[in-house]
Amino acid sequence: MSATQAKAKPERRRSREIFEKAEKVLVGGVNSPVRAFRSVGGEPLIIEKGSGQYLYDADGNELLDYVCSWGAMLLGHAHPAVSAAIAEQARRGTSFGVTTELELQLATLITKAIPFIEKVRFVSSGTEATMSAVRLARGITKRDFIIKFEGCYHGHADSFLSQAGSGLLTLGIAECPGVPQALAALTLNVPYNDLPGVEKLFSEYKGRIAAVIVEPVAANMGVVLPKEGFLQGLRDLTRKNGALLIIDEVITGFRLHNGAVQTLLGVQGDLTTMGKIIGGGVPVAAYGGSAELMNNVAPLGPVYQAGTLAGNPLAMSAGIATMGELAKPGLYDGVNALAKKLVHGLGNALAGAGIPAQVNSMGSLSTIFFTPEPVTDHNGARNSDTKRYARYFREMLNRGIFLAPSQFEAAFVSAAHTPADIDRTISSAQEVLKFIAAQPRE
Ligand code: HOZ
Repeated sequence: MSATQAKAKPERRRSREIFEKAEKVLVGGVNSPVRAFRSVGGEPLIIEKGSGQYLYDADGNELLDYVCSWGAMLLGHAHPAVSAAIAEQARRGTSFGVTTELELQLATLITKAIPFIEKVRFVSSGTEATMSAVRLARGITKRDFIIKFEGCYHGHADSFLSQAGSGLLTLGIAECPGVPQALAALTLNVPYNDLPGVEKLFSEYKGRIAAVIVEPVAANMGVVLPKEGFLQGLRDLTRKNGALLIIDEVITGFRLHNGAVQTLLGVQGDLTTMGKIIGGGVPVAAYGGSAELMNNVAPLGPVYQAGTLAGNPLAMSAGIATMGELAKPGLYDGVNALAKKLVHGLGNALAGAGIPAQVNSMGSLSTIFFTPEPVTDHNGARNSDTKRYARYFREMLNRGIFLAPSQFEAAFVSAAHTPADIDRTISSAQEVLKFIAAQPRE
C-alpha cells in the first residue's frame, strides 16, 4: 500500500444492521453520546465480546482496544479472576438492598490504598460520586458556589454541564439546556492551570465558595497535565478561604499507581471521588474523605444521599477481585513501561511524518493533539485539528486499532496489552501519519 492510499474498511454488515435498529429505540443508537462516533465519522462499533486487550465486534472483527471502557478495564476485558468473582456472586444473588461484608472489604481495600481517605460511600456512577461530593461540601460549608475548570468533566449532574469536557466538548455543547439558570450561575469556571483566575474568584465571591472540584490530571479534554504548583495552589487557596478541595479521581484513581494520583502529585483533597477501575468494569463509584467530613452524610449527618444499587454485591465482588490483581507486584511498572514505549513511538511517528503535534501523557493515559502549541488548558485542546484526529482515528480503526472516538478523551493502555501490541500500534501509526501528512488539510 502506498502512503497516499487509505486502508479499506473491514466489513461490518451485521454491526450496521444492529445500529440501524438501535437508532429506532435508543437515542442516537447509543446510551452515551460519544459512542455515536459523531465527531470522528465512520460507523459506530457494536461489540459482542471482549477478551484481554481485544474487543470483537458483531461481525467478528478483532480490535486492539485503547478505550478500555473509558479507562475502567485496567486489567483488560474478561479478566479470569474478575469474571470468576462476578459469576460466583451471581450465583449467590445480585442485589439485596442491605449491607454485605463485600462492601466492608472493598472499602477497606480502598482506605488502605489511600490512607487519607478514612471513610467512603459507594454509589453506582462517577456522576453520582461528584454530585454527592459537591452536595456534601455545600452542606458542610453552608455555601452555594463551586469552582470548576473549563474542559474538566465531572459527569452529567446539573452543576457540571457548563464549559465541560468529554462528550460536551466533543459535541460543542458549551451550556446544557435544561439546567436551571439559577443553578448554573452557582458554577464558576476557570481555565485549567489558571491559579490567579481561582484566586480572583475567591476574592470576588468571598465567603461564598463551597468547593473547588478538579481532575488532578485532566483526561476529559484529552490529557492535560497540571502545571507545577497548580494543585498545591488550589490546596492553599481552598484552605485559606474555608472551602473544600474535591479531587475527582474517577479516571486517575488506581490508574497510575495502586492508589490515588494525589499521592504521586503530593497533594491531598478534602474529598476524593472515584469510579471506573474500582468496579473492574461493573458500575461502582465512591466518594470519600476524613471521617470528620464524611460523618456529615446520612445517616450520621443531615446531607442526604442514597441508592438501591449502591454497594451492589456483584459490583463489589468485581471491585475486590480487581483490587487483588492491582496489588500484585510489578503490575503498574509493566503498564506504565508499555505506555511510555507507546508515547515515545507515537512522538517519533509524528516527527517522522512531519506533523506538528503534542503527545500529552502521564503513565497509561495519553492523547495526541494535532497542534504545534503545548496544550495546557481547554483553549489549547480546542486548537487541535480535530479533522486530522478524526482521520487518524478512522485509519487506525481500519487497521484494527480502536482509539477514543473523540479528540477530547484519553487513550488507555491496560495490563493486558503486550510489547508486540505496542509495536504494532506504533507501526500502524507511522503508516497512518504518513498517509495523513500526504493528504490536503480538510
Ligand atoms: N464520558 C465518558 C468518557 N469520559 C464516556 C462514557 C461512555 O460513553 O461510555
